[in-house]
Amino acid sequence: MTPEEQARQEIDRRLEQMVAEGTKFLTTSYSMSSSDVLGLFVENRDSSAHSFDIDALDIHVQVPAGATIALAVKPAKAGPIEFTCAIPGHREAGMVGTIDVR
Ligand SMILES: [Cu+2]
Repeated sequence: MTPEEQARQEIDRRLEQMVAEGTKFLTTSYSMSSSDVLGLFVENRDSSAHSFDIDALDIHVQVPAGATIALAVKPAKAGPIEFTCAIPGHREAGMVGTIDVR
């Protein structure tokens, strides 16, 4: 990668906030380009633990009650990616969503 390409990748980097509250992800739809790196801050406003999981990218992060965690999503190819909370029953409660990768 040339320095110019590197700089461009930095510029393309995007940051988003995701909030878990009431056993739901408040935003369940994100979009990004396959050449982007999406920085995601996942804030858990509940008094119980959640997790943030993208099986397709092997991302599995625990999000303790009241905590905010940061992670990077690097899809590498286009297509929808599903994210969810892996704690039993939470997906059914609304902790599931999609990142649309263009
Ligand atoms: Cu959960």
